[in-house]
Amino acid sequence: KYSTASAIEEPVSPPVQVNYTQLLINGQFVKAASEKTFPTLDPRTGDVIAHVAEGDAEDVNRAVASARKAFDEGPWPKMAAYERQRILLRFADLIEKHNDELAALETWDNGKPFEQAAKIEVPMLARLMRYYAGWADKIHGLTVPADGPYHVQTLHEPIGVTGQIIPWNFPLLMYGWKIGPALACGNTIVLKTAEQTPLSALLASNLLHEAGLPPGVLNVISGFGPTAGAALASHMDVDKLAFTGSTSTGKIVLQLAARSNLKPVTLELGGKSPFIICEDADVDKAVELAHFALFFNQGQCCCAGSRTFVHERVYDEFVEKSKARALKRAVGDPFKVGTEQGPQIDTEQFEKILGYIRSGVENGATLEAGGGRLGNKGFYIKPTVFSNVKDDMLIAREEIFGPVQSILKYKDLDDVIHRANSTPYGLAAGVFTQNLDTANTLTRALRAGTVWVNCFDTFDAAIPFGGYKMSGHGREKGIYSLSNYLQVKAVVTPLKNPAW
Ligand code: TXE
Repeated sequence: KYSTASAIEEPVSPPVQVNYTQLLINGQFVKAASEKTFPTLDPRTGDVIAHVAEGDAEDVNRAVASARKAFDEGPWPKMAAYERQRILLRFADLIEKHNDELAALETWDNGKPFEQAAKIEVPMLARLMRYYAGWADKIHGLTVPADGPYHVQTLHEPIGVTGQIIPWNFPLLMYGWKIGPALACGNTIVLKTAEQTPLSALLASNLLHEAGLPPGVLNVISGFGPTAGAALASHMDVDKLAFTGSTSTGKIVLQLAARSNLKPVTLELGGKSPFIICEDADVDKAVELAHFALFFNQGQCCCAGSRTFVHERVYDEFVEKSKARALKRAVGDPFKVGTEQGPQIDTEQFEKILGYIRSGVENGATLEAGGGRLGNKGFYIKPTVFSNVKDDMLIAREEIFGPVQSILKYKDLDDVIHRANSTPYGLAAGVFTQNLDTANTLTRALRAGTVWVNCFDTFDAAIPFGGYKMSGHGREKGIYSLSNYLQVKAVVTPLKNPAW
């Protein structure tokens, strides 16, 4: 049986203090110009953790001016790449030193299990910073063999002031995915955190300054989307925008960028990723992986395997075992050892997920497990499994972003390829098979930015990530992320003596 309400009745006291609640502009923590604050809430209870400075357009202006000055007057973009590298490496060391403090703050503000934050996410942030530190002194242009008596070379230059808007599901990792390549390439930044999770980025950014980052290179604005976020996306002096969030907000920021100064925009948006279990699958292993692919991080992953396609030959056994696995999932206070699933982020997401569960039942899917809230405090939802899900049901078409697994039956490869691709999204896909030909066919046929074969959610700083179709534009992480933050300048010089 999944954890009972008693697992969440007495919240554990978080082993961390909140020390930073103000905006970070020009290397200083400051109040919002309006002096307004907003509460950030504990998803375990809905109680206020802290009141945080609420940045809006005026603060974005101040932050952009500081980033502009730091870019134009330096030293950051002109500093020896080796020096930028050293600062990022020192930052990685400080992240490791403060691992548990960062993880506890992340858990408190977001609700994710502390064990996950402390063992996966914060170490991955350090890894990301080391990865990008490694790039800092390896970014350079080419010599081009053009026609005619010319010496032609390309310079790879930073773009300038970059605006970055991040969501709440992986606050520290999204922060790292964004600032890593921007800093390695020599840009300056104004980053807006999600209003649900402003705390961990402020602590991390303080460490980055302790590591030697010059003032103004990274400015962090806490605040809301339609005010602070929109001001950043439409700012005339922001040279590039990177956004992670919902597809609907992605459309808004792209329009704001187009209507202002045509700044280039990278987008990492929603998904409805298929996870395909083939007829030759080891069912026990497939059940465990499909469970992880969907339920990891309370189901709040843009790449969640949210359409589990199972071959008809193994379908019944798969459904039975998936139900048993979901009923065993340990839901509880995220600070308790052994907790697999904490609360959802906030009341809005909680209600949205419960609405999708109701729609699944109304549309005739079979509710195998879960189906409602857990306890009567905070935003906990029982791990939920639906079988007999049909392609046209809302739960098979829209991003639920919660602990709700939808299992669909398929007959053959052509059938599942067609159905898996019949979505406006294209972020990720999973394939579970022992047959190499099947794996090769599916990996080529699936229209998605990542295809995991016999694994899922395998992330590394070096592996690119991004979407096809309405899941986004561009790639983050890996070598591909660098081009988002670089301008290429062609330099052409006549040769005085072309014979040589
Ligand atoms: O997203 P928003 P929300 C999906 C998921 C979720 C849904 C809604 O399905 O249920 O989106 O979540 C900022 N101009 N994902 O409402 O609004 C906002 O302040 C500029 C998928 O939280 O997209 C926050 O910093 N910025 C996803 C960021 O955009 C604006 C992760 C994301 O918020 C803005 C999160 C505006 N007008 C949710 N409005 C993923 N791809 O991982 C909002 N923002």
